[in-house]
Amino acid sequence: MTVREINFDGVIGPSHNYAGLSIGNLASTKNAGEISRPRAAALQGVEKMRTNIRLGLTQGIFLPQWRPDAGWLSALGTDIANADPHIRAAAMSASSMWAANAATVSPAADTADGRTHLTVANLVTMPHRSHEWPQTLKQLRVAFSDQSAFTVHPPIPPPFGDEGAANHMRLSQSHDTPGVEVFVHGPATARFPARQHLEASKAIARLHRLDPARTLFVMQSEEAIAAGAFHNDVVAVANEHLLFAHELAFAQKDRFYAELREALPSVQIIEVPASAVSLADAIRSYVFNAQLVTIPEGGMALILPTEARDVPAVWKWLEDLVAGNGPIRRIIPVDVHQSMANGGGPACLRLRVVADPANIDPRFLVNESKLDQIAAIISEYWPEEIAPGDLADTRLIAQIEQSWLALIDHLQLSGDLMP
Ligand code: SUG
Repeated sequence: MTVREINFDGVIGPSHNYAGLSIGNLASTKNAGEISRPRAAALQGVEKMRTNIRLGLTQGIFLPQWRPDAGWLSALGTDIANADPHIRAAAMSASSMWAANAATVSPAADTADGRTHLTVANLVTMPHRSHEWPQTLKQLRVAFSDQSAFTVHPPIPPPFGDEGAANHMRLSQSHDTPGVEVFVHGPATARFPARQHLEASKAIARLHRLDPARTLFVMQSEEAIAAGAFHNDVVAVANEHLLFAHELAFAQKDRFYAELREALPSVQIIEVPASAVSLADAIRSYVFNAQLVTIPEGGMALILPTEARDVPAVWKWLEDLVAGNGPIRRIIPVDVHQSMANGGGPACLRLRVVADPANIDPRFLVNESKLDQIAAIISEYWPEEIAPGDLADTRLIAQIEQSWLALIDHLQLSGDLMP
């Protein structure tokens, strides 16, 4: 049995657009009304996956969702032609690309029954994300159908908001040994909503049968949320024994660090001081929304957005970090600009699952040649551009539906995923 970390990236869907739907997510608000480029977006996502594979990592995918979500519109008493523009945009959203919000995952080494547990995120806070979970759950139940290895849980009931792995970190000596699971929730601030509720996190810890002695609940700082850290993974990331975080990420940070050190004495904490990188620069550059991965050649790599190069304070800090002899040996910028313009960096685009790949449905695992085939379908079918005013256009909708069908069909998933 070879247990390892697998990154499942959300393939960026053909309806990717900039509708400004996520209050508290500064990039989404800033780019509202811009023209999106779904084809370029999806190809950027494929190239990011290729980078992972070339580093020697195991790579998986989640498929885009069927859009527009006619069932959701119908439950609201409308349809795509007649819906109000913000409801139409919500029904068309490609937001399931941000797979870090698909589910919370507790690897088998942490759970009382020795199974890997996944709870699909309810995403109730944002209307456009609140209808993702049924299709996500369907995929999770196909990909992780081996019930001797996995338990897939339905969503936590509302009103307890749960946004999945974006607010969850796991620290351990190595991926396959028991870890400490850290659940981060948000305080509601005067300006922005808290998207992760403590009650949801506590419920997941119970459902996943985690050891209370190795489970921590931590609150995000108000400053972080107010500065635009709508998910904790915008200001902190962990991998194995390393926590890489901004100084202002957490409320009651000293207590958190002390509890973490007690639960995992080998933990190493790299904290970026606000005097070196302001919260605003951290969020502008998305330096923490990086894939922090253990690489086969030894040490760790930080796969971050190219935007991190454009903020001098951030880049200088990173160069000094790599020059010192710490655990992070390589900094690898990737271009995911189309997703970034909606507030989704490299870490948002992936869900980490520590498991034996042999137990996973192979249709959800990719190598370079499969990525070539996926890229060919994207290049043939995905719309080149979408302006928000196009979302009711029947020809565009037909193209989006055909794009989805072409991909699902190619991957032989139509029998499982047809709406
Ligand atoms: O939920 N953006 C997403 C970005 C999610 C990022 N994920 C993590 N940090 N893990 C969100 O705010 C914008 C869609 C729009 O405005 O059209 C959006 O949903």
